[in-house]
Amino acid sequence: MTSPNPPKVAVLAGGVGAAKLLQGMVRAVPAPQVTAVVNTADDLVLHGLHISPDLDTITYTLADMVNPDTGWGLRGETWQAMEVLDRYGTPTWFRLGDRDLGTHLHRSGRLAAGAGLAEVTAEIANSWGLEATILPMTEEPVATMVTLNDGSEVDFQDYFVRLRHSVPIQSIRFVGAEDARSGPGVHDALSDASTVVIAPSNPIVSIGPLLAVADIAEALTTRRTDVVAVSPIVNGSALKGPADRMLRELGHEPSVVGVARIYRDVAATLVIDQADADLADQVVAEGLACVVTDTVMTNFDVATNLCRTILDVGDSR
Ligand code: FO1
Repeated sequence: MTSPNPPKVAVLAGGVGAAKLLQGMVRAVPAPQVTAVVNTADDLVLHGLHISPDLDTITYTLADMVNPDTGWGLRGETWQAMEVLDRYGTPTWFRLGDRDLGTHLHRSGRLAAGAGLAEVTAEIANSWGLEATILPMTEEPVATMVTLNDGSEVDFQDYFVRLRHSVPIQSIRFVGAEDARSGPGVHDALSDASTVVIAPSNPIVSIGPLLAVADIAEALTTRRTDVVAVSPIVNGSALKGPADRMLRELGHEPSVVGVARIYRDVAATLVIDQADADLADQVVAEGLACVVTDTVMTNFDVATNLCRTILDVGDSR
């Protein structure tokens, strides 16, 4: 039986890790109660098209249409447009499948015609049948820039995809974040939710940009008790991507304790995996409550149980 007033949940989200958590969240509470506030600082313009990788990864995953081999792009993809670009000598290191291109064409056309990114994101989500709300963190341009150890600065996808995040880095900055305001609906989603969740996304380059937008950080700080973060680091490693290496290179501890230090001003609770149970006291010493459970989302059941555990933190307050 569904309760008469199911809780509203807002999830601060990056790409793949957040998408998996959201698959659990829409099973733990009715999907219309769930809002994802999604990083846009790794958006790019390529071949004249506006590409929003994290918004698309979340939309496709919730629609059960994500490419299972990559975790991004669409299921059943073909690559003929890339073959044509190869013929013209246009760089194709950032792979856009033929079906996925339809999304970027639609988004770019609508933006050029004057629509806002939030409006277009809703159109795309609705057309894939999503009941959850997907919101870009901002409609203003924010770009993650990465300074490599040789002193050169590259944009995020250059570092992440072209260089395969295999080069050491010195620093990260979010150009435009200082002046950016949260996008339409974000402020209300963060204030109306009974629980705000920080997904197990990369704390530096996925959640970092969201927290660099002043009114998002402020919304979390003012209701810190209701904010529950999930550690993307398990047993000292990131489950996917370079989060552990990035944390180390940028002077953070690549552990749940390092994650606790990053989130302690905005979250009151950190959820960590059983594998890190022996570090729970150190998380508590950083000023956060610590919940230990299974966080490695190998299937929907684990993801759903993780989300129920997160929501129980709210109920027990
Ligand atoms: N990741 C890759 O490693 N290689 C790619 O060629 C690539 C293309 C791509 C196209 C569309 C899209 O939505 C995502 C894509 N990604 C690709 C993933 C993306 O670079 C990252 O997952 C995010 O930006 C980090 O969250």
